[in-house]
Amino acid sequence: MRTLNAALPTHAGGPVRVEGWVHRRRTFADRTFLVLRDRSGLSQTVVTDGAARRQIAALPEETVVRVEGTATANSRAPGGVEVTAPVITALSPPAAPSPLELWRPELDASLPTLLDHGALSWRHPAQNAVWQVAAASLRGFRRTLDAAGFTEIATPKVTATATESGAGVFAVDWFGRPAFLAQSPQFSKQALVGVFERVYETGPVFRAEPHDTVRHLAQYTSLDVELGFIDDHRDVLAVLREVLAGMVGAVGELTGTSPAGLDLPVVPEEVPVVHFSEALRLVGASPDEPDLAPEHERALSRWAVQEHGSEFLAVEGYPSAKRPFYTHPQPGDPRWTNSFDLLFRGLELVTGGQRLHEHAAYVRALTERGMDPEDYRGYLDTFSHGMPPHGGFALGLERWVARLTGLDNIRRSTLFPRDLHRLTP
Ligand code: AMO
Repeated sequence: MRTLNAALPTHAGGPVRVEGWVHRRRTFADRTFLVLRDRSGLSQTVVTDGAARRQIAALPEETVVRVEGTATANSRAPGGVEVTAPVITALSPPAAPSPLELWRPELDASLPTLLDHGALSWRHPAQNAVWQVAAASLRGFRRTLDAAGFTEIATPKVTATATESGAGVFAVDWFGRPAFLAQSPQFSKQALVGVFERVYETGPVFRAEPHDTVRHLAQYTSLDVELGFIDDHRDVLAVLREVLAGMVGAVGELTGTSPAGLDLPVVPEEVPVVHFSEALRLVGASPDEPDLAPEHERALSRWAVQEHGSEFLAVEGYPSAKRPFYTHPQPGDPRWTNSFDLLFRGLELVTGGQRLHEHAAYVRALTERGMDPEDYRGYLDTFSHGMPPHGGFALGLERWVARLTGLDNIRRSTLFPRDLHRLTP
């Protein structure tokens, strides 16, 4: 039976079989060390037999091997145990030498090289650790929401209409009919509030935005939440706070290699909130500015740390003109909305808010924007049959992981990024 590298100490003194990739070979006058990598980490096999040493010399890095030997205590070996007296079997020799030196503690390659060899670069322990942060975040997201009475949903990724805005949408041919790759599960998650009251989904969404920036992808992973029976967007924000705490908690539970830059934030009991109009004033922008620029977001994050000791800041009340038609206006002043963005370490991480919930309000909102309610018949049907006041949010997974691990480009927190230029690997 196979023993994982991390479990070798529990087998000290006995026979073991480890399997994995040749991570590194180190040759000395009288011995060769074979460092083997598996999903649990690294192990060391020490080879002194001449024939076995010649065999290893012919097995380049990334060869998949089986090593059968004895687990022997050695305080200088990783984990205090190494494999001795090995019989080595090559299970899958590589057809080409590795273009990346995965054995180096840090991957020393340009971003395009890393992305071109994505399938290989994620094998590097430091890269692998970045994705473990993403996986743990997903775990924390689900765990928090499962415990709070939410139902996980799975919604279509091809839609008949754009959900967020008409631009930024990929058109596809759907059996001869025009269709779009889903920009978000927005319409479906709202409809399913009418069924389950509280729902969440994690999945890919697609944006044909021609933004060649360090924070935009053409496909990203959206962590979506929607819930009914709210008073307003502040109730949504309270759920978001719990979700963030759950995600940070789950990342904190990770054992094994941590990404070098991992820096877990403290999630405050209450996330500080400023109104959009106040946010503009704080950053010295014109009161007519319709949106926050990236430098405004960075300045506001700095302000939140100074003023509130919080790395999270919610900006509420975004102008109606900048929010999608489904957004609930701010009661008493429809210039503004009951919506928010959550900024984290200088970046917009989450968008959320309260939605319209009455059919007539949707027809009015669409008509006012010059959109034809008839085009949204399938969506609007939901609101003809009793929908509670509701709202929700979406968090971009890749942005979250990049911010947690100090990566400057979200392509580095994405397994196989899709952007303006990249469709492979
Ligand atoms: P929005 O369009 O603001 O809102 O997206 C929500 C969050 O998704 C992330 N994000 C992106 N990440 C990588 N590349 C992109 N091109 C990209 N675009 C957005 C950001 C952003 O905050 N339906 C609403 C959410 C809601 O109200 O429930 C929506 O999709 O982190």
